[in-house]
Amino acid sequence: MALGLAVTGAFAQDAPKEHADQPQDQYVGSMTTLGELQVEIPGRKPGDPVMTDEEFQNATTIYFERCAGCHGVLRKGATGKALTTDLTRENGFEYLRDFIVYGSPAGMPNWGTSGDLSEAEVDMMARYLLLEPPTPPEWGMDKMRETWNVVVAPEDRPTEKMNDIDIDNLMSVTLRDAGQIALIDGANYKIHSIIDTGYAVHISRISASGRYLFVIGRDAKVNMIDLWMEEPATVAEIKIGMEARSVETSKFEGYEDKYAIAGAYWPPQYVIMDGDTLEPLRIQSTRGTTYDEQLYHPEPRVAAILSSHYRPEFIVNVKETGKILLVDYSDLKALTVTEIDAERFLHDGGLDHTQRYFITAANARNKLVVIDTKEGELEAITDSEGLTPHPGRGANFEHPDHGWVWATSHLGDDSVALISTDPEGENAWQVVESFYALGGGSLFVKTHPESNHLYVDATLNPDPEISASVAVYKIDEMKAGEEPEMIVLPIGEWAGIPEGQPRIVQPEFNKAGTEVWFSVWNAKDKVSAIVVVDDKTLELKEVIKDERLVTPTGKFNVYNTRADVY
Ligand code: DHE
Repeated sequence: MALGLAVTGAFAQDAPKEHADQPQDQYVGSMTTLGELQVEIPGRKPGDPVMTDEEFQNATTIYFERCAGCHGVLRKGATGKALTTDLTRENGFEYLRDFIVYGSPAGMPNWGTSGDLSEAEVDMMARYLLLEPPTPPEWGMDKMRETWNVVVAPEDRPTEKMNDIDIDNLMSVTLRDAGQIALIDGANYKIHSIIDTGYAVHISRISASGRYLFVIGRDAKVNMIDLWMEEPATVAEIKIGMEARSVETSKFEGYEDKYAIAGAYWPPQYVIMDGDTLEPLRIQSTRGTTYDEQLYHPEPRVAAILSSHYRPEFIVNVKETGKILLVDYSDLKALTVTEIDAERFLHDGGLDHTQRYFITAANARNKLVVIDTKEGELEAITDSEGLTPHPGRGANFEHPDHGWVWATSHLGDDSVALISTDPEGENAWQVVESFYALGGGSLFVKTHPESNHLYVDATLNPDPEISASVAVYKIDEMKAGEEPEMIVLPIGEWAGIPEGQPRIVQPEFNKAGTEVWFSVWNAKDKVSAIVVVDDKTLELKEVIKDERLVTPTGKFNVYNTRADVY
């Protein structure tokens, strides 16, 4: 759509050549919950551009939902540049307007020429950036306790499993835009329950006991769901902030499920809760200095959180400061936190096959960071040799020539990297193979101890056919230095959905490792599905369709998630 912008005089910048933002440019935190915040224009100053309160409110919503993920909630910068008024006023309205229209090859989407924002919205946003940003409220113990609700007290819960569900083979499926999860039977594919959770629900994690499901919404609402009840249901809930992405429970021997933890994007903090009731016990801010420039950062977001199997510690990724925190929960009154300098823009990650080493992507810097969770120290930092690594939990397998490796795919290019996970080997933590997958925009890779296949999605690839397919590689046929044969599964075609542009996201195995489930993620008002593939034959086994399956994305098999099988 040609944008008929009446641009007076020369551009404030040369209009960049044709701009099409890359998958990794779209895949950034969207503060959808903050977008609903009611705000007022902070401290108007003489010379401020004219902006009605209503415009300021609308501009704030757009900013939180589309810009804050890169530029920060307070506009201090994150993976994108700072947009504080000292800078924006120096550049001026025209410069800001053109930048929003055309974007930049450095990763700023072309909001105007792509049609994502109208001419009036572009104009409004350029004026908005000349004003001071609103600061969302903090979310301390007072607000947490207000939202904390024990629906069924521990003493009133069943003392034995009251249903005949094979919990270990149950799949918790994120129904992202419905704000629900579906509990689907791993054997007969029947939906046991649909449970309301937080807004734009994100991920599920499982208690060490395998009995409780912990689900977090992007609105930072945590639901604790009892899978033993006749009808699985929420037994406790709490809102730990305004934006969040991660939740976990304690897994170290003697502390199993004693505590739960959840980490927020806003406010930048994590909270340790009672593992039985979600009572908030200790809130820790992550505000502090960046590891490299030692500059204060006002909103370092909590990204992935994992539980150590070697120490009574939570492993907490802090995105903007580039620090990995080892939070020792053995004494909450004298909390010991080991703060490890890692790399900025930490995101997701998983354990190696021994479950000792945590391997995580600092994706905006194309790095992989390895933490020794037994010794509690940095083991290695390595280049992923691709653009924007996005491992999810990653994939561990024994390569015929390289031995044990851990795989990640990339958002920014079509490569899959295998790093050696033999700590004594000559290539320890180095990339030993890099080969092609379907194309950029991959989000998740997966394999299973019982499988001979590595699966790689291409969810955010701009080509509809590619984003509706999955690449598969036979592990036992991989050879050092050779491109492994890529088998392409037309998952979207198998789903038989005529409308929309369904994207295939996140392979997930059943407990036995004999089946792989793929989400066929379509728009909210279109039909989605889950496709089940036989891992041995790579043939279609089942298509699960149900009008309740609205925007299915992440799927979490209870046993595989609880036991950190991946
Ligand atoms: Fe996620 C994991 C953040 C968008 C599906 N996602 C994670 C983790 C983080 C994160 C920090 C690791 C959690 C952990 O291990 O504790 N995700 C973000 C974002 O900031 C981002 C880029 C944009 C946003 O606004 O949220 C984002 N994520 C998405 C999606 O759009 C996905 C594809 C679909 C959806 O449901 O939202 C999505 N994210 C997932 C899944 C996992 C995940 C399925 C868990 C992977 C696993 O195997 O553990």
